[in-house]
Amino acid sequence: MLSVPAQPYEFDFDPATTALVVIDMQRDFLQPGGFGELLGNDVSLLARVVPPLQLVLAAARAAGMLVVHTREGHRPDLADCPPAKLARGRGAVTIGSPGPKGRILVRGEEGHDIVPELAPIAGEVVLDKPGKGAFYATDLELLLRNRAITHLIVTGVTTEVCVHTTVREGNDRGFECLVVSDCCGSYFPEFHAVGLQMIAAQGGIFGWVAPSEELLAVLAPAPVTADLGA
Ligand code: C5J
Repeated sequence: MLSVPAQPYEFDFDPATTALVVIDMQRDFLQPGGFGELLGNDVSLLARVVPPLQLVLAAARAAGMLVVHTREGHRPDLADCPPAKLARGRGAVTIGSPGPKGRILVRGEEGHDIVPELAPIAGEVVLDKPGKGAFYATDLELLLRNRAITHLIVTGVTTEVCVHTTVREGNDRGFECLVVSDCCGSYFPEFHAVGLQMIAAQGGIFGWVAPSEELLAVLAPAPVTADLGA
């Protein structure tokens, strides 16, 4: 059992029964020319999540943890996109519209895929989800129960939308959720800060929050090197 200093108190977990969940680290949200930027957002606010998340991903892989990557998006015919979601924002650019990275949030398009720096490797779960939460209309809960997973370490974007929704869904299903603060990001820094506070408030009403530094210190402690002398 490992123990991470966290808010509101330490998060105890066994890597064998814990999954790292990486939410929607897709080109459409992170890269210039993607959906996020076409909506007028500063995508550099999300790009800063990549370096610490690469370290956490590497540590989770080294610890043999289950890794789940999610992607928000829809079938090419948009049959799984609720009309209300499609119409939201009343913008000229919406889900399914053509853009510099292909059709926005459509499976199989360049923008829908995960950024190369965090590309899934063989054996990892890639979960396509039509909603904000990773449990809604997916087989995520079945996959986790089949692996006897009880704890989730949650990362990705955006903090107050898909990360929050997934943590709330997971918490209601009885999963213990740790959110890694610098491995999540938002186009709105104030939403990111308050979103994290909301998770850990009231004794951890939805879960725990800790920075990657604290997680890595227990998951991938620096190897002990012996000085054997001359
Ligand atoms: C949004 C997400 N913000 N992944 N998606 O629409 O948070």
